[in-house]
Amino acid sequence: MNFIKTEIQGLAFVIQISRPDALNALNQDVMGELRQCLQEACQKAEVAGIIITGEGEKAFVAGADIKELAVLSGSEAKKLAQKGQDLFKSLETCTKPVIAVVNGFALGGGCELAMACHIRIATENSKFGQPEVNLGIIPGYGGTQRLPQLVGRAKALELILTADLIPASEALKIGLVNHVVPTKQEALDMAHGMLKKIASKGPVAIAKSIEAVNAGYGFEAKGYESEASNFGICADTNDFKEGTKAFVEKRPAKFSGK
Ligand code: CO8
Repeated sequence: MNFIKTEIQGLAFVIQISRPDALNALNQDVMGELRQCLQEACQKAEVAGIIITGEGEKAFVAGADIKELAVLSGSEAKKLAQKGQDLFKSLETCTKPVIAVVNGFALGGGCELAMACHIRIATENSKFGQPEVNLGIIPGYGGTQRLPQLVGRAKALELILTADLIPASEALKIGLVNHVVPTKQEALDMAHGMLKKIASKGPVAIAKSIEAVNAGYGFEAKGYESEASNFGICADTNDFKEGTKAFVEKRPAKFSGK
């Protein structure tokens, strides 16, 4: 693995996304490695749960890799969105608890990754947001579905349409995260403590609790399909080319609506 470090610590399988030069952005290699280590974690009998975090203090994950997205055609973008949705669905349906320890920026695909986990513990310096419209695209890894599930439709639309970033304190207030603690170490300690408590319960009851809660948010609904299709449509626009070019050139984008 080049971009992910894994370690079994006590009862937990800890996954650390390690691409600090790009603020742990999710390129296709990272997504592939994440898929591989999730399978490994789920199969290990001695593992009671999974903790996902990002390397360093600045970012959990600053989103999908914008430089990689910039060259995709609409149909390639749609396929990639579907592939990412499937990966995050496998996280959400994992029969062992998955806890995100969010340490810094959790933006775009990073916020979507955190939302696919069962529980989120954030450090005080964390910032959350779905800033895709700044690039001329929409969330593509399930954010249009999971954000309203967590914070309600109105707040989700406000966040998605304005691309505003919110601090951990606000994320806690609206229900986007479960807990906020001062440091990453404290967040990790809390995650390990929770997994220890969960591991003392009946494993079948834990797995079935996750399954029953998920059943109320059916994947059969058209939302995910619409998200991937509309992501593809946006990726075919000039606005997307301008949005990603502007990011690379570190300037605001000038959108034309085409
Ligand atoms: N992708 C690629 N590179 C990134 C990303 C990213 N998402 N975020 C940061 N980086 C890189 C920067 O380009 C920079 O690299 P370099 O040093 O080579 O210029 C390095 O990381 C450090 O970043 P900054 O210099 O920008 O650091 P700042 O502290 O000034 O700013 C921010 C931090 C505010 C987090 C800023 O980096 C930023 O705005 N990043 C982009 C956030 C964003 O827009 N995320 C959403 C991306 S789109 C997405 O996630 C879609 C998900 C669905 C995909 C569907 C499949 C196709």
